[in-house]
Amino acid sequence: MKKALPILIVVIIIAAGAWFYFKPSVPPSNTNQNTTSNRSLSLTLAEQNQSGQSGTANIFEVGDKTKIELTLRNSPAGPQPAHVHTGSCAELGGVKYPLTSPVNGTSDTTLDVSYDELLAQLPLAINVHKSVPEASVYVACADIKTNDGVSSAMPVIGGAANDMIVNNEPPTAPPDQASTPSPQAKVFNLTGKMFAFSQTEIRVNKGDTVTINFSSTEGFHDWTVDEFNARTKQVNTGEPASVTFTADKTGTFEYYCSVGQHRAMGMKGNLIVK
Ligand SMILES: [Cu+2]
Repeated sequence: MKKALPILIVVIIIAAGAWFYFKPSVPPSNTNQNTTSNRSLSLTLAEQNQSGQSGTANIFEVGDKTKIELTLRNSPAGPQPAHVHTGSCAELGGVKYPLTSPVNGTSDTTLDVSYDELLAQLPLAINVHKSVPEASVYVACADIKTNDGVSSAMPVIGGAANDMIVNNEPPTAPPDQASTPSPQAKVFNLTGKMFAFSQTEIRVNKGDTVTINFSSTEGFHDWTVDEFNARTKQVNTGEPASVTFTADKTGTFEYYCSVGQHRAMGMKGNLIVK
């Protein structure tokens, strides 16, 4: 026993020394992990064309790839085609990256592109289509924005949007609760065929800036509303056209196709401004 005690003390001293020696290395390794931790963005998928569908698009850096998770409320079983497009929700360009089609409102896609490479291509937007047979009808869209102010422009449609954008913009005032909503930019994506528009009613508020993205799925058409002196050019099947105007008066105004007798044959709808 006389020898055991000093040995025990030496063991304790060595153990304590070892603990102090290694302890300082722990915090720096944590710091390193933080500085290299994966980045992410959370975007609001704003409802389009009165679809009732809105939700979030989360973008994650995963090594040298990028993962995009879509979550939509009020979704059909699907599948609903979804893509990353060039441009913004207000002015969509072509498909840049196809995404996994949401089923029951959710989908995960891992893109073979790095987070930095993706963001270097802004402006980009994520959009979701109604269904495979009705892919021309858009139900939700999000502009991809980063927190350093790079954005694909145009305000997000829908009042609650700002609350859901994480880490993107300086805090903004809560949505206006007054009965008169402040003017917004509203975007509607319509198609035309023989002899109907994909949507027969468009509702906006007075003062809104309204953009109609129109394309023909069959035949030669345009989208016209006389009272706002707004009309797209006349386009053939597959061709897009767009018009933006300010809805500066209230009422119900008929929009129609000005080609031939299309209006008389039922190619019309109502623009309701409240
Ligand atoms: Cu027409």
